[in-house]
Amino acid sequence: MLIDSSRGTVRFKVVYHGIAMSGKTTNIEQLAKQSGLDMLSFDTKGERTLVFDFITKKLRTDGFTLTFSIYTIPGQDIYKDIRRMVMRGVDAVVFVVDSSERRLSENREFIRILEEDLRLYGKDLEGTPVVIQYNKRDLPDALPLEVLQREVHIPGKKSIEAVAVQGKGVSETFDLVAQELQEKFRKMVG
Ligand SMILES: Nc1nc2c(ncn2[C@@H]2O[C@H](COP(=O)(O)OP(=O)(O)OP(=O)(O)O)[C@@H](O)[C@H]2O)c(=O)[nH]1
Ligand SMILES: [Mg+2]
Repeated sequence: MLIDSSRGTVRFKVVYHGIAMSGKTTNIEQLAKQSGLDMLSFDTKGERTLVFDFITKKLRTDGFTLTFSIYTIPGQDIYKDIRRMVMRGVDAVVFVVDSSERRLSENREFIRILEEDLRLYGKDLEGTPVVIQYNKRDLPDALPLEVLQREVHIPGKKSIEAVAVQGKGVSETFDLVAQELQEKFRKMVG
């Protein structure tokens, strides 16, 4: 979080994390489309993110201009160095879960990876705003919501459903994480 009180600006970094092909890039593509923003994608191969995707979104409140820099990590393990680089300076995370039954154990293991990535920068899950997005609710083998809420769960964190490819739940997810960051910011400035 970069606060410049003289200019009245705050910059937050939001990272979309989660297993490969869970829909992180799709989320920010849809967010960009819905808000009329341009997305920058650095080095993609087919649809797989090799480096990262990036957009910025601005909001004005309480006399402050809030800028959200929004990134996605590459979910594939071979790009873990890049993933860690993208996590530098993260203020909040959207953890994108693939609802498919086949990917349950990967989703669960990735919570540990998220924890490790935060720990690299002296952070932890408890102190970081995280929203869990159960994506791909349209899949025929999507697990029931109650099962996911129990099995892919981070204590104290909000969760929300989405069908990112149809744009459903995308802005709602971002709004939740933006709200949490604003609350954190208000507490900091008193
Ligand atoms: N059925 C379905 N497919 C989806 C949904 N969201 C994304 N997809 C598809 O899942 C595939 C992977 O989506 P991406 O957004 O590229 O996934 P990613 O998480 O960025 O993947 P990496 O960059 O490899 O980590 C694409 O074919 C998307 O169209 C969804 O809600 N439902
Ligand atoms: Mg991607």
